[in-house]
Amino acid sequence: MRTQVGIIGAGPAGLLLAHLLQLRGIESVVLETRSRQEIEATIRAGVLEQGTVDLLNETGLGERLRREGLAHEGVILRFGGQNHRIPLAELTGGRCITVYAQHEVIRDLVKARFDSGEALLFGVKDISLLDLETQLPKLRFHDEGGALHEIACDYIAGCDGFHGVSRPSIPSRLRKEFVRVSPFAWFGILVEAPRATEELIYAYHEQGFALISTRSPKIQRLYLQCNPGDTTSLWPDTRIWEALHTRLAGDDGWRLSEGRIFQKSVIAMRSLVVEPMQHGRLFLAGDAAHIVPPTGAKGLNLAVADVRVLAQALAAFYDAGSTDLLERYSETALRRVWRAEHFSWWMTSMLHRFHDESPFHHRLQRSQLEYVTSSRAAATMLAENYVGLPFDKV
Ligand code: RFL
Ligand code: PHB
Repeated sequence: MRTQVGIIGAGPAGLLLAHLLQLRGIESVVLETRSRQEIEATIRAGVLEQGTVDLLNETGLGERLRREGLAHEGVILRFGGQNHRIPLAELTGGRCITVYAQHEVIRDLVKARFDSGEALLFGVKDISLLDLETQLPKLRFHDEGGALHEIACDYIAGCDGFHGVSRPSIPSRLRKEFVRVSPFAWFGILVEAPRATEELIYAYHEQGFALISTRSPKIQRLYLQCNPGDTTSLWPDTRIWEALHTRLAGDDGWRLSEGRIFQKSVIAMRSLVVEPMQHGRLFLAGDAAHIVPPTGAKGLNLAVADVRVLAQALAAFYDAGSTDLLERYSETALRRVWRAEHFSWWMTSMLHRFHDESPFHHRLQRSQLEYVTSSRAAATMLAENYVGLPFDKV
């Protein structure tokens, strides 16, 4: 078998890359270990940056997003028992965030792929990457039925997430990994309840962080800071509601309404960047190359930004034979990656309680929260990072 670009992984990075290439007349094959049902049902991100929404709209993927996505013009930081609103749109010239679940983006992308008639293989096993330093790298794998295949490619895109095989395929002596593991995790729940707030609430409290997000008028997405070793059995519903009410308590009369919890999970909080994001003819994109803690809502958006750059670079190669953009891919993508790493780390540090810190540190956090919600300059810094810097800025 032969293709132009072999893509490993059908997450947002792999599927969107395939779509952007197809629009430019570049052929690709997407290989995914899981089933279509699994990838379309996995609950993950919810917040899309303005640039992500624009790109999905411009490339014909925005029909359901425009109908079902919820545009938010502000975000709330809650501390000291009160809400403090950051007017995102007002501070950024009209840019906002849109709440639209990652698995809905995946459903739209899978549909577009099947409509295009191009290859997307589910249930593949034992993928290995071969001859990456040659002009004709290869992907070897077993298909769903167990038959062995080999695809020769011009280029390979490693879009297989944090646990994939692409990143470790770069020899360890040629890759540098920057890692930071947080001493806490998030406990995430999905709840059947009416929306508790018009805009997302990020809450700082001495017992830990809490976040109120949404999925639809009837389904809400809530998170609370927990210990990294916690399991769902340690968090019966009563404990969850008690913790949320405590962390969100205030003197403004607002109270979170409860509902039926139908999904619980523990989410690790870590940061990772691999440099470079390229080796020979292998290019990494999305979580395969970098992880951010979810506090800044950046992971999916970074995956989108990476493949936008990669698709442009591949188009320059196929249109004009130029490898300039491909050679600069890692450097270009890493500028935005490190901006998002910093923002995610900064939001995480400002909003969570660390076990080993002193009252001095807590006063610093409060001071930072007060500054960011009272100074237009500081609020603008948060706002422009949160809605996402324009692609041509970083
Ligand atoms: P994905 O989504 O992990 O997709 C990788 C795909 O590759 C497959 N795969 C393989 N396929 C073939 N061969 C192999 N050897 C393979 N190994 C793995 C996997 O099955 C999978 O289908 O990576 P991608 O495409 O880079 O996308 C990244 C995003 O999924 C991720 O960054 C976000 O979900 C992060 N994230 C958020 N990002 C945002 O931008 N906004 C948010 O609001 C947001 N909230 C979140 C989040 C992540 C969370 N969790 C669960 C980590 C909230 C949470 C709770
Ligand atoms: C979500 O809705 O899942 C969500 C929202 C904001 C975040 C992270 C996750 O920072």
